[in-house]
Amino acid sequence: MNLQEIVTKRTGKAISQCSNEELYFSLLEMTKGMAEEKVSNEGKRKLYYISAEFLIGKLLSNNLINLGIYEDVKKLLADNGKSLAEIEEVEPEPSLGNGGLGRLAACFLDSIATLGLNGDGVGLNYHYGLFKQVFENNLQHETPNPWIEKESWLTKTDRAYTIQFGGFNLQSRMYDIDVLGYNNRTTKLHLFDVETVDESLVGDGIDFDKEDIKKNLTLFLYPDDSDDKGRILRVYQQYFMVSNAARLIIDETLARGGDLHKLNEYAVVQINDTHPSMVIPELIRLLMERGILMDEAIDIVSKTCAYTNHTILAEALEKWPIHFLEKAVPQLMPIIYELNSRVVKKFDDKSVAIIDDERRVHMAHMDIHYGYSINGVAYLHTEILKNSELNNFYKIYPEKFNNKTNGITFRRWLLHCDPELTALFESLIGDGFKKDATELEKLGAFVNDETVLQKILDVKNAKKAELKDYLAKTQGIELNENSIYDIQIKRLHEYKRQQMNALYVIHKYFEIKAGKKPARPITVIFGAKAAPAYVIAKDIIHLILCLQELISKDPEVSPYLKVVMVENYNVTLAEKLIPAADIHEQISLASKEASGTSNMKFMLNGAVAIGTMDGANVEMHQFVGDDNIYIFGETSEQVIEHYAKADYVSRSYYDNDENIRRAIDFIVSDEMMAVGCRENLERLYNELLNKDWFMTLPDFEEYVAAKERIFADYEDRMAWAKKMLVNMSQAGFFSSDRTIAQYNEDIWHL
Ligand code: 4GP
Repeated sequence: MNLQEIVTKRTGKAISQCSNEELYFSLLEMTKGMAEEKVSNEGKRKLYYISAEFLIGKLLSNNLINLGIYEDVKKLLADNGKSLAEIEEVEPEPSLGNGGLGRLAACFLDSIATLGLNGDGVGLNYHYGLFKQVFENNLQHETPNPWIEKESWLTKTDRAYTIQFGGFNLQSRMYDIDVLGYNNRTTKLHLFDVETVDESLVGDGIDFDKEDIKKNLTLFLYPDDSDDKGRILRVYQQYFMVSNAARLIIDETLARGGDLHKLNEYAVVQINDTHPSMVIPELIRLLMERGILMDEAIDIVSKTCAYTNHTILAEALEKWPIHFLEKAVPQLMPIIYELNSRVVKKFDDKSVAIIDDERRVHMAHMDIHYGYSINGVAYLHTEILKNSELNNFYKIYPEKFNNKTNGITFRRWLLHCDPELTALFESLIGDGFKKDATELEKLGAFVNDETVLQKILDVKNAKKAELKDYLAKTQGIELNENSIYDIQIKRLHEYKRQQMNALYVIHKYFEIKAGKKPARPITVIFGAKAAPAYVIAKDIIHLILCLQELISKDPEVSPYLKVVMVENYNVTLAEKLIPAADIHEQISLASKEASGTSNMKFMLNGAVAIGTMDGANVEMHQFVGDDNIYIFGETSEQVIEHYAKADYVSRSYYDNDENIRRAIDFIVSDEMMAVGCRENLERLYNELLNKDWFMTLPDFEEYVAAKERIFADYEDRMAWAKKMLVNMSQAGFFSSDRTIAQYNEDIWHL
């Protein structure tokens, strides 16, 4: 049925008479129908990408783009006096992810479908997502983020399993979201849910009874793990995810006539970080239930599972106390003990054991011993895994380690979020880049063409004006579109060093007060959620919000400097912010950001980075060269050495550097206390002064200098446009189509 037919069936009205809401649901129905007609991918071997997060973003426009009907639909609506952009606003964004790892999984599904590979995603259907961020009194508060409406992209399937936990069973149900490839086939995102989940369990904010597993299991992604009840709930969630996945894998293999003794010829499991690691013992258990002996089951599963590491931060390398697992999933323990005892017998090295002396199970260690591939997500990250973080494992299994530098889907992060730039590219180099991103290199031919460079600047200005309108309308934020937009958007974490950016803002505030006015006003924009239990991260948000208020009320400074923290940063906001950015901040402490993916999105949209030699910045730097990226700060080797020697003392920087002292002292100044909370500001002040675990201060002066350089260079508009063009023309490597092709070539062999 075409759109008019669906609209008539649903409402009895003409398109021109419908509300945006009626049109949204009609488009949803039409698109879902078209997706179902598309052929799913087939092949003997099938990939199961298991992930706790799939940060998919809104789907309508992307689906229309990938179906190749976006322009037609837009025109049909416009002819009837309707705006597709306004209709898009009706769609709720599924909040099924936290950050990079989840967004990466979403980009990967898009590329898997586009490349026509046989693979699906498997995860959980969290009703309230991560959480919705609300600012009150310059503080972050968390509320539920409901996104599932009566009619949605989810399709209920017939697939249901009984999942066994210690002492009780839960009935699962699988829901599917079709993921459309660009002019190609579809892939499925399978989201498992519990039939008995009860949304009314959630009371104040995001509080709920953490022990009522039947009712709470799929309410939230990453429930608060500051106490044991929350931590064990995560174990229940993880097991529920992987037990469903394992059953699905076995059932689909058998349905295709496969032989479980050769499961690895029919299935490959990509374990996305350690959350799905229990799939290893669960698959072994299910194979044994079906009559396969343990030795063989272990062997089969070890040839089926591959693991991706996304971070070297210890907090993210999960270690579950045995008593949690004994309680939640006792059926797995005999297998985990066996897996551990084989390792202990073979290797005389406690550091590679699965179970440690404190009786905790190291999930990553299980993945490494019993998976056939371990990959990092950028060149530097993989080197650090091999040479330091996981060196003891690398020595045992050098052949298992490999790098897969992350990528992003250009459909969402160029075609959808910046159609004007896309059109400009098309007019210059044809539309080949839409299928083969490396064709963007052809833009290099225009690097000295002032007409083209001016057009690039014009598109950027238009996107900046659009962002201004959008934020005014949706968040009541006023931007000066003639200012420099300097943007940092990512999860809030000390290693990402939003606090360093905030200290720079304070520095600039003092400079302006002292009469050193910038050539052009600067707008520093932040977007970030802090994990509900991460106290210092929430204090950093508080600092930023206080600066926002204080500076906006200061008539001396506000004409030159503005701080903005957007509320509830999500994919939808990223799609508006990235095309509008002049400068993007990639300022993590070197060695700590595994890759970063916003860096790639900004680059593609013609923003210029200020950043450390960390994650994929290193590769970006290689592509664009010194002139087109602003690198500063200590190297990963230096940082790793500081940690090894434990020789970093933040107070000595405070004592010896006036600028640092002035900026840090300002956090607890009377001016700040007037707009903020003493407790939060003092805690953050003390943290920076006495601990500063992620070494903000050693890089500060170099950071300031790099910022001054970048702002000065911005004033030569043609030279700046050249930098933009070089960045865009070199972005092709960072397409997730390339990443996925490499996964397939080296790991999956689909
Ligand atoms: C993130 C990393 O922090 C980021 O550098 C990387 O680009 C992304 O994964 C995708 O690989 N990690 C997480 C996490 O999101 O939860 O560990």
